[in-house]
Amino acid sequence: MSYVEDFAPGENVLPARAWLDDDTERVALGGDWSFRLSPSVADAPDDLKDPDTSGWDTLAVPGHWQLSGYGAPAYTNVVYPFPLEPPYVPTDNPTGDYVRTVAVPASFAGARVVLRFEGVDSRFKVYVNGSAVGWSSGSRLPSEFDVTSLVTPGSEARIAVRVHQWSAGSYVEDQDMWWLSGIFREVNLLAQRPEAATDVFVHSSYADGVGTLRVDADVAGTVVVPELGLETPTGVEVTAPVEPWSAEVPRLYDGVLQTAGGAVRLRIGFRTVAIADGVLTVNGNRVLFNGVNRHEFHPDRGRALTEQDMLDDVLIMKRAGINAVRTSHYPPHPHFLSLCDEYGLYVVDECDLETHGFGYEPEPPDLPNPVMDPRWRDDLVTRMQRMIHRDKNHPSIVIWSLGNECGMGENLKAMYDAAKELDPSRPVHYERDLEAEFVDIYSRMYTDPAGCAEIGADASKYRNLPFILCEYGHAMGNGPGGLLDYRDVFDKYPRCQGGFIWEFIDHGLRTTIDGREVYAYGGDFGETIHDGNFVCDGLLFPDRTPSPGMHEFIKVIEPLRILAAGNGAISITNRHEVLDTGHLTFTYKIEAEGNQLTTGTLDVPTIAPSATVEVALPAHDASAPETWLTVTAALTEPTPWAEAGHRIAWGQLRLDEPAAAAPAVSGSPAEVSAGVRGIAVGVVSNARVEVWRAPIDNDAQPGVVESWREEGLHRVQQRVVSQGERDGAYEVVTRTAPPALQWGLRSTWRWTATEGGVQLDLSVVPEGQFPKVLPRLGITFELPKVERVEWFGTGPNEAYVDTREAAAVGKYSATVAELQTPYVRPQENGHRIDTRWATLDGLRIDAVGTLFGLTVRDWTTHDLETATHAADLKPGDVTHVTLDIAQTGVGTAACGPALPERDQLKTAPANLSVRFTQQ
Ligand code: IPT
Repeated sequence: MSYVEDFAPGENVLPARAWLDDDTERVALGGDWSFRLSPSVADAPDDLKDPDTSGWDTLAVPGHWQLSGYGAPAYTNVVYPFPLEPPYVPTDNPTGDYVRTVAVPASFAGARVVLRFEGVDSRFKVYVNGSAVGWSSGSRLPSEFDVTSLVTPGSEARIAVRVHQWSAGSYVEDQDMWWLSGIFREVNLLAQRPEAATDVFVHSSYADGVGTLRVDADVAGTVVVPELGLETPTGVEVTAPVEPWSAEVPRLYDGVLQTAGGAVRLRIGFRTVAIADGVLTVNGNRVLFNGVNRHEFHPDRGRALTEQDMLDDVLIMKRAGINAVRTSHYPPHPHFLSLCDEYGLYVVDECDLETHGFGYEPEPPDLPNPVMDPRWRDDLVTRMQRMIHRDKNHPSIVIWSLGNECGMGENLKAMYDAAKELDPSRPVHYERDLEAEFVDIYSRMYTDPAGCAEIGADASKYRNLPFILCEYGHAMGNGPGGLLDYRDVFDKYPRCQGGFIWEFIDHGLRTTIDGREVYAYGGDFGETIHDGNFVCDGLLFPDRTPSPGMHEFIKVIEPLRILAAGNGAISITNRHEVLDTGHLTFTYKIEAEGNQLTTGTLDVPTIAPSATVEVALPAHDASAPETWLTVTAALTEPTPWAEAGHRIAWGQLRLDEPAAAAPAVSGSPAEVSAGVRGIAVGVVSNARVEVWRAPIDNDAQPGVVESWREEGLHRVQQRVVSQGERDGAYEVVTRTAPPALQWGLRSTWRWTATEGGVQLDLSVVPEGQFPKVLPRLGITFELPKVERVEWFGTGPNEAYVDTREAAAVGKYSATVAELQTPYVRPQENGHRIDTRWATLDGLRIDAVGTLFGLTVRDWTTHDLETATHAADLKPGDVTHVTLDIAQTGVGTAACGPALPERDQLKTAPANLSVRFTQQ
């Protein structure tokens, strides 16, 4: 059998070892390599021992060949894009040959010369100077080959690497992401001196102010930590008073291991991960994981990230208050882990393993999931060992994870045992161990808040292990909604220790379709089998700008709770793990209808972690309507990840007593009909009752949109039943109903004159067998093209009934273009719930009594619904305004629990009163 379809992890690969920052002399092999892509293994000439590369192209390493014009990216989530008959892969197996020469320095003489690959997708074979060296797999794991006997220091060596898109390894790398191939991480040629350490394991724990350190190394030496005055031989345990490492205070001590062969630089973080009484602690403190699942992704580079990309991710996370990352679903580039050590993020380091497309049960008669099949055991166990060896020295890693979505099988238990043998200091996670047979942490994905609470409340379940949601809050498209419900559970049950949002970033690949730049998703590259835009489900858009879901998450997880105390005071709770509030400055502003009355600094005593203080309200005058106090806690000094003034938390309290709605001013009946009718028609043309929204991804499942369509909600028609002067108003009665069905909404639109305008009092009454839930209920109308919108209500970003935590009451201004959220696949967006008033260029709209949800766009709902990419949307000649009485929430049902009843808009009689004034 060819190595391409071999169950083994590789051949002639050196044992795994720690990733080290050391003095090893090296030649970096990045940059252009000669490159040739063959459509299949059989088509790839058997010439790599002595290739003539004169006719070849060049390709940059690191990179993916599909993103450089060879072949095309393909996206599948669960399913494999090839037939399931392991270990076989299609004969059409794109095979890329990379060739380059390297000048082996004369100084390499006497050293073991090692060729190291940090990541090659998916399987590769190496040739050096005409000899086959070996092969390896495990795309996101390093592989090293001893090439000493094949190279001559002081001369050039020729390296050829044959990389296969598909291999037996593809069966265990079925992660939900683009299939992208090639040498996508660095390659180095190393000179290892026999007297230099090549593998080092730093054991550094913390208890009660004391750090314990022991450094094991394959070559003995001396460990020096100058700041601690420590100097100790390898293998010997020493203690010293230290400050602990945590995500909040990532205290690192620089150390060095000195051997005869040179130095290994160590960044030592003292910290102890423990589990007691169902709670996971770091240095004795309960950890609440406010985490994200992070794939490595860049819209142009795929998984071949630059160090700047990695830093960008870490800074975005730190600024957001995110404190944890699950490296879904493979070990990230090692530099990312160094950044997590330095900036402070707890890491769940996950092995490069997923077999989702097998389903969870073996399919009879003979298709066992690889995790059940002994033929795969060596590969899977080796994957786990390779990850742990590479990453064991990162204090940021607090949990090892076996992989994702493989069902259950003995190989997983073998991986668990291997992990414990190598590193008993860290707990091991695996979500599909649903009965907690061997894992150290109980984990689920997408469980609803009630289900989490059940686990939290019952210590007899799952061996009373700490419980985390390794995935929740599916951030696809508009959403995630309902995050507050999870926070309540995490607050209430110590065992419920938070979770990881699925996921950090949309994997939209930047490309051009029909001359327009778009972010591509599944199907855009002509794949025959794909999962559409399921690959765009992040808190960040592909270009790393935050989506509204990110702002919402930031608010929900913020480390301080600033609330009304109920007795005329402000309550501030510090939810940090170890930080008090000494590093924060509290300021406030008081606004009436968005106009600033006062601002100042709020005198807040230093609040210890978990403590609450109450602070008196600053002196204020609350006589004006809509008087709001906003308190902000911001960094006093810059940190490595944010500037001074960076907002850490905020809260808003309403100071005035909300007044009853002022009655509408009516003119005399005689004046009404002529004047009002004219004004009404003049300002708002084509006014209709609106019940439809361009379905969001979360509407698509399970069956929600289908039932809405069956009810005809997407194609209602309007009939004017009657119109004329009545009881001092111009009254129009309409019936809004779908074709072919009998149910409808009977609406009475009463227009009365007001000073300088008209007031609309609308009442809507459902008739017949109407649908129980509506996407939205409101009115929509057209205006001559609007440029700018100013509004007093919630903002600055879109806010729905279940995504309004990040929205502050205030006065905002935006162009119509800025009001749109550019979801990669267009869908309902831009709603501002609880608007009090808005001006759309010269037209002012005031809520009378109940508030309305405001949406303003330059295209119709139909345009929004039929567009496949944001770039498809082109402004038309008029502006479309929707004033919602209410709208169904957004939830997370694309991959999560159904929208709670509470957030569904139940069909019932409803009213809307708004005043239109031309300014
Ligand atoms: C879950 C996967 O673990 C994750 O990789 C991703 O695919 C996510 O779904 C959907 O975006 S698995 C799902 C069956 C719950």
